[in-house]
Amino acid sequence: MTITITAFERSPDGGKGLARDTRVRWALEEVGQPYEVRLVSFRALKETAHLARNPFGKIPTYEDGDLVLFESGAIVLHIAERHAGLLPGDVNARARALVWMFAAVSTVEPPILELANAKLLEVDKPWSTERLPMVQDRVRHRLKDLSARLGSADWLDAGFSAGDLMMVHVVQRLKPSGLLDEFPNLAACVARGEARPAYKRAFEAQLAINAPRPR
Ligand code: GTB
Repeated sequence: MTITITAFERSPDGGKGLARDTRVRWALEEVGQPYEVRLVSFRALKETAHLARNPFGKIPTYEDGDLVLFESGAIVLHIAERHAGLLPGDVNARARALVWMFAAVSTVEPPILELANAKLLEVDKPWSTERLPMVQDRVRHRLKDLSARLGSADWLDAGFSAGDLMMVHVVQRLKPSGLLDEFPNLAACVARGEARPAYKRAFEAQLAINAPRPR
């Protein structure tokens, strides 16, 4: 059975790989699983066929036979559980990798999304310039703790795992903000993730769809 994921027909990031299908593509590339992509327009996201895949009308989704999944973290976890390469065999090391997956989506990603929203959706509000530094500081605070834990290690817990994959993709979104550069060890960790052949294949695959085309 062929795995099918969904992705934006045209990502608003113009091919920077920041939409969440990239983390799923990356996981599939890491474990060597071929996949197909169903491209979805913003309008189609809210139509019945897609809502059956994801009740919140978002990408990415994952289909394999009868199994239909949404939530990028759950999808990456499923891939990591089904195929070798993204979770350690040792039970405790595996549990720690899951900790980092959850930390990525539930502790580190929320303030980063808040910052993205502040910059995209709130710039025209009269309170925007006053609020933005507070939102930036909340992100900085998370990065400071993450940076302290990473220290001089290459990855968050021993070898590269699904936890690193999720964290790198979450934190990567900060690159244009300059905040990541305040934490050189985190920036280096993101660069290590981006240097992985599996990431490069995933990135190129989404770029092939999303790169700006001449009109
Ligand atoms: N918690 C869910 C998950 O992890 O799967 C969140 C899924 C989600 O927010 N998906 C977004 C979506 O489908 C795309 S990734 N949005 C359409 C909608 O809500 O109508 C978020 C995203 C979008 C754009 C950029 N960008 O342009 O840089 C980056 C990330």
